[in-house]
Amino acid sequence: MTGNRTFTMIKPDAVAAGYTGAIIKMIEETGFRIVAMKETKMTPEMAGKFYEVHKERPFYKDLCAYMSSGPIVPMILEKENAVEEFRKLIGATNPANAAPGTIRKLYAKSIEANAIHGSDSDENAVIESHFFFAENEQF
Ligand code: FUP
Repeated sequence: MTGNRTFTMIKPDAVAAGYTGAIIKMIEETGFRIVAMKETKMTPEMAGKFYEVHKERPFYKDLCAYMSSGPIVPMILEKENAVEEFRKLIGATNPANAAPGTIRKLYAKSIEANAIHGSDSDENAVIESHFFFAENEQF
């Protein structure tokens, strides 16, 4: 059985470009309920922890600098089969390869500044949600 929640964050490039409202509209129109949302900013240390799985990759340092460069909008979202459905809505990591109509195709600048994050598993959705929202909050 698949879970009904996922975690996302609108990344600094998209927030700075003023795409937050348009992206939230797409998320809601696709049938996701916003369970939790805020605007915040990561320190380079927080970004390093969030992307720790990539720490041996050549892009890790630049990614952490970029992800802490400006405000982000993290959210917990709810929909049946949320993780998979949301990955479809955001499109491929590299916007050049993202399908037409996806958030990354419409709003991402590059593979690094790719507008939005989406959890890749139910397990990571829970871990990533707790990174930004208190575990004991009732949503
Ligand atoms: P995704 O699950 O689509 O967010 O992609 P990954 O987990 O593979 O990568 C996480 C983030 O690392 C991407 F959103 C952007 C960044 N990245 C790069 O900057 N360069 C790369 O070559 C690959 C990923």
